[in-house]
Amino acid sequence: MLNPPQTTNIVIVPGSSNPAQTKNFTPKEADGSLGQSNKVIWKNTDAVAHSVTSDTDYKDQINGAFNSIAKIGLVPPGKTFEFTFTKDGEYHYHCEPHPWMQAVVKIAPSKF
Ligand SMILES: [Cu+2]
Repeated sequence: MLNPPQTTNIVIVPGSSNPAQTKNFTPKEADGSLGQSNKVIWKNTDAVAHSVTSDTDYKDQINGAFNSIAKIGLVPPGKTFEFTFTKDGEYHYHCEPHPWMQAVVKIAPSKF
């Protein structure tokens, strides 16, 4: 479960620090499943740093705070942040410096 065969990939698109760029986190709703694609990778392709921060201060039972700031700080341009969810659920998150950037990861229960 900590090293699933696939990853769920989200892109922080160029211009995301501008509220007019409504795509910011793409896709807005990302679907993974436990044991299959519960490791989520955000790639920042914008020219400024962003965070990936839980709306609810969620802490995973194994991997701790779902918050890039607690793990690596802001995600610099060109870099990635990854987080592995070990429980199914809906995880709403945002960017701390740009709170209009909002999205959700949905992790389905294991199919096996
Ligand atoms: Cu941001």
